[in-house]
Amino acid sequence: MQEAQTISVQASPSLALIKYWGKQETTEKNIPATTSVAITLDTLISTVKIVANNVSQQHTNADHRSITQKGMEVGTLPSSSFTLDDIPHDFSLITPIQQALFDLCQVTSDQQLQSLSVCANNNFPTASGLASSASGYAALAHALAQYYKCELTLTQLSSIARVGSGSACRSVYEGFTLWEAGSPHAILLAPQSHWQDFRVIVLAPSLKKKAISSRDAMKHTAKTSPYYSRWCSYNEDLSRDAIHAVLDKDIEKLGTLARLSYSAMHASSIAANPPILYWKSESISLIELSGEMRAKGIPVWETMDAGPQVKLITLAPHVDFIIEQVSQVLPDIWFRVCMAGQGSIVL
Ligand code: 2P0
Repeated sequence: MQEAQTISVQASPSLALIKYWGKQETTEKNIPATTSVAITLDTLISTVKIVANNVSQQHTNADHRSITQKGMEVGTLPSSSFTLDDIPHDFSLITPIQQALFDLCQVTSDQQLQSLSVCANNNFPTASGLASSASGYAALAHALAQYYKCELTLTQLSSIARVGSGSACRSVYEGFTLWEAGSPHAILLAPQSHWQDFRVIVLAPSLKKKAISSRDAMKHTAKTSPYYSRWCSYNEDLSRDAIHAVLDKDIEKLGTLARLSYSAMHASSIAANPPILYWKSESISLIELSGEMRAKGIPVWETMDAGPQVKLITLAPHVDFIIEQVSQVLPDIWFRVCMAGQGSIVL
């Protein structure tokens, strides 16, 4: 009997310094209304393993997933399994990526019909505001492309990953990335080696799953916040300056822009009706601590995403002092120190 084919890919979260928060209204999935500038982190890792079972499974009507080519139904995908951190999930989370690959490259019908087992695992808390969807979908898109033998450029891979989750289009790249408003893919802004002493301290006061997903929250903000359109135009201005700050390795400028971007993003969500507030009391303590350290001359700026977690941006020589200060306020907090990491890679 032929051995089952196995493919494993890893990817890391993309932390936005300038945020993606809102989508353009188009028929394509996850086209951003705002430009984001981000860093792909090291240390935090999602791994996706695909096992092709070498059997073409019969499908029932209940698990029927049609495949289209040029808008015409040409077949159906067989039933497959998907686990995330060992918990079974609906395979329909995967099929849009498969379909996007079938749209782009020739995949044999034998491969299309094969039943897959997809296992995704994170070495950090899932769905708690640490960008596990970015790393997870980047790894998944890359693993499926590898399995279907689609030879993609990084730009094409970025575009495929974006179908699963917007921010995943940045996670396929190493180092610093740029994803322009309206673009179907991100681009590399600067490689991992560009800024060797840049550090991000990820602090997680709560490891619980967030109550409202980023996807729902940004949609709700766009629909009901009076500040949404201003947020979009303001963030564009920040992103233009942030590109130069990354290229010039100007921590003062980049830290300031990152702080302005996250606070405006959260302000637009807090003004939605009903409001969306991801912050916990510990988040506010960390924001205050960050400001106090800055007032003492330490180059540190905080940023936050769709969750209570706070990420501190700084330079390597200041990491120990900052962690010492944080531990005095929140002694038991979960934290990781990260620098610029690799893009998605086949293991
Ligand atoms: C970002 N976030 O730029 C922003 C900042 C959260 C706050 O991208 O709907 O999971 O899958 O495109 O990518 C999180 O949103 O949303 C996110 P979808 P995604 O990192």
